[in-house]
This record gives sequence, structure tokens and C-alpha cells, in this order.
Amino acid sequence: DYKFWKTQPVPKLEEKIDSEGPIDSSKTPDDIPDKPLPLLPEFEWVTVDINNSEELEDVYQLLYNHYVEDSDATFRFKYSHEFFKWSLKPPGWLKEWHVGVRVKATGKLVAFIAAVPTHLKLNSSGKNIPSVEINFLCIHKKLRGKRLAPVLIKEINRRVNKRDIWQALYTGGVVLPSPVSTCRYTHRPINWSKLYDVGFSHLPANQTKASMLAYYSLPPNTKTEGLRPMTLKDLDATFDLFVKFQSRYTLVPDYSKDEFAHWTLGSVDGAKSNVIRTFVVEDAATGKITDFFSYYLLPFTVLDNPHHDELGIAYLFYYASESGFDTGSKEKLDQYKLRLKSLINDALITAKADDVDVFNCLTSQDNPLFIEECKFGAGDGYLNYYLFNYKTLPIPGGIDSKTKE
Ligand code: YNC
Ligand code: MG
Repeated sequence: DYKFWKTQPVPKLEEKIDSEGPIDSSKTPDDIPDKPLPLLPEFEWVTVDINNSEELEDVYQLLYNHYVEDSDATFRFKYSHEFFKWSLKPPGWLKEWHVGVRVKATGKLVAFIAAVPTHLKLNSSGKNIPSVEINFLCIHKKLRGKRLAPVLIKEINRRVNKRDIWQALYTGGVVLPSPVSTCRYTHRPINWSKLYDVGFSHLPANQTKASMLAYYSLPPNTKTEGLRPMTLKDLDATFDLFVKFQSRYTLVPDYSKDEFAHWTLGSVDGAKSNVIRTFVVEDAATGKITDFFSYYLLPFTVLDNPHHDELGIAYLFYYASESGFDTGSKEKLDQYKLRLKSLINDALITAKADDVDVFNCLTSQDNPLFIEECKFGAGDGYLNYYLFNYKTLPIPGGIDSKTKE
């Protein structure tokens, strides 16, 4: 019955929402306690310094062994050191928002939660909301079911409120009060035989292994003319395209150019990221950037399999296409669909070169326009999106929310 969540500023599950805005706007940072809630005496609060490689390794080990698994515990997310550096250190990041719990006697890290700064934009109301994104909530398996999660959530809430920020975005597979949107995961096999070997994919009764391989085979080279990896010199043009494209959607991050550079190029020191891939399409005649797409690489650990210990996974991230700006007529919409189909097919091809075994995407935004065409199949996982201390009208997953506007 959501003993914890019913005390928090979030809408109730059955609540009917008819206006948008903060749920509790009565507080200032001075009203917020200066100290964390007490823990049991054997534990202590810590701020994790992920610039320190030993502390980063502690976070890596905790999540490697205890983070999110699929429903039958066959796979577990495998975040790398580099992935943490990328996702926990966007522009404006604060060390104090990387919160841990250690065992006092041994120093062992047994719980973690993190916040990073962002701005959310609600295009339905034009509002820009200073917020954080909460991620990587993880408790050691031996400490589960002891109501530590609410304490961690309250502590990150306290540290964020102290900086005068009162809203947060977070996602999860679990159903809590109350999602603003729910999307389904879809999967496009790239290395079908490995997916079959590890139990990720199954052989339909009317198929053979050979027919499955043929069905999912991909050409060796990308097809879109002018497609190439994005570089720093594409930043201005790609950012403009992104901002314009995002205005089509209801709830979006309102990135600065620096933030956009971080999320698309990874480390801006010039080194090629192992985590994020972004490709642009440059029109040869005009030099214009007409499209881009990005995906991040986040493998699964394969648990208890004699032949494989890791599954390569790509997640579709941001994309934009000029062909999406005018979808008023059936003809234009078809052109846009065709363009998305070839862009995403190219994403599959480039991902294959990165040893990706399966390409994932959610049913969010315009993705339903290409999901079937590009041979993505519905998975059993759902992702719920939540806002903390903010009511919005529900945002449907998929095409209904925007191309009709
Ligand atoms: C969850 N994922 O319902 P009630 S996603 C939020 N997000 O409370 P206990 C969750 N709440 O129902 P355990 C949650 N999972 O009584 C459970 N809860 O009201 C709620 N798994 O606490 C749950 N990572 O400590 C219940 O549960 C209460 O020991 C029970 O710990 C839970 O990062 C967990 O899936 C998830 O490590 C830590 O199972 C543990 O089971 C675990 O007895 C594997 O907790 C890893 C995993 C979750 C990934 C993520 C987003 C987290 C968002 C947190 C909410 C942020 C709110 C905004 C705060 C900032 C505000 C500002 C401004
Ligand atoms: Mg607990």
C-alpha cells in the first residue's frame, strides 16, 4: 500500500489530474534539515568521489553485483567506469549528489543513489523546470526489504532541496504512484544466435535457426548518404536541429549546448567514447546537417551461463530529422517514416560494428513509426517515467502524444 510513497509529494495512483504544477511549493532551503536522517549505528553516510578511482570501483562493484536484473534473473545491467563518468558528471554535476552508505567497520559500500542536474521542459505549458534526474538507486542484496530505500530517497531529496531544487525525474520498471508515462521496451536482434544461446531470444515454432538468422541479417555498410560520426564541429548545427525537433514532444530535457555536447559526444576532450555513439547526416550539396541519431552502449552481465558472460546492448538515445518537421500530409508522413527507417537501419549496422548483440528502443516519441519496419519486437519490460513534486497531465507513450498536435 505504498507506506512510504503515500507520504511523498506525488500523485496517487488513481488520482485524476486536471492541472499542472508543483504539489508542494511551500519550502525554501532554510526549511530543510542540515543533517541526514540517522542510520543504524553500524552504517554511515558518505559522499562518493567518483573522480577517485577506488571509490568509483566501489560503485562499480556494488552495481555489478546488485543492480537491476531482468524478471527471471538471467541478466544484470553492467555499467562500466566510463559509463558512470559520463552519466554522473554532466555539466553542473555536484559531488555531494553521489550518495553512499558504508559499513563503518569495513568501509564496504552497501548502498548508493545519485542525482544529476537537468532542466525539464513541458512543451504543453511552456514551463522550464529546474530539476534533477535520480538514478542508480541500489541496495546490497543482504540489506533488502529493510526500508533503507526510503531513507536513501529522503537523503538525496534533502541534498537536492538544499540547492533550491524541488523537482525530479526518475524511471523504473516498478509501478509506483504515479507514472507520467509508461513505455515498453522493444528489441531488435543483431546477433540472433548468441541471443538464442543465452535465452534472450526464442525460436518460434514455425521457424528454423537459419531462417531467423536470414530474417535479422544486415548489410555490411550503411545506406544513408552523408552519414558519419558526429564531431565537435557539428555541435552548433546538430544542437539547432535537436532543439527544433524536441519542440514536437511534450516532456523533454531543456539542454544547454554544453549539456547536449556532453550527452552526444561523451568526453569532450577528444577521446572517442566507448559509451555514446552519435552520427550525423551531412547534405553534400549544402553542407547542412539534416539528421542525427545516437545510442549508448550498456551491456548486460549474463548470469550463470557456461558459454557467455556478457551481452552487447545498444539503447536508442536522441535523434532528429528535418523530414519530421512537416508530417501534415500522408505523403510527408510516409517520407518521414521512410527516412526514420533508413536512419535506424543504419544505426543497427553501425552498432553491429561495436559488437552489439541486440538494439533496444522504447515505444516513446516517434519510435512506433519505425519499430516494426526495423524488426524490433516487443519485450516483456516496461519503463515508467516519474516526476517528483510535479503534476502533469498524463503523457501517452508513442506516437499519439505528438505527431497529432
Ligand atoms: C524504486 N525503484 O515501493 P512503499 S531505478 C522508488 N524507485 O516503498 P526497501 C522504490 N522506490 O511501496 P529494497 C523502488 N523500488 O512502501 C522500491 N521502492 O511506499 C520503494 N534493487 O524500501 C518501495 N534499482 O528498502 C517501498 O526496499 C520501499 O530493500 C521499500 O530496496 C529497493 O534508480 C531497491 O532496481 C530498488 O537495489 C533499492 O531492491 C533494491 O528492496 C535494489 O525495503 C536492484 O522502496 C536495483 C534497482 C532501482 C533503479 C532508480 C530510480 C530511483 C528513483 C527513486 C525516487 C527518487 C524520488 C526523487 C528524490 C529527489 C527529489 C528532489 C527534488
Ligand atoms: Mg532495505
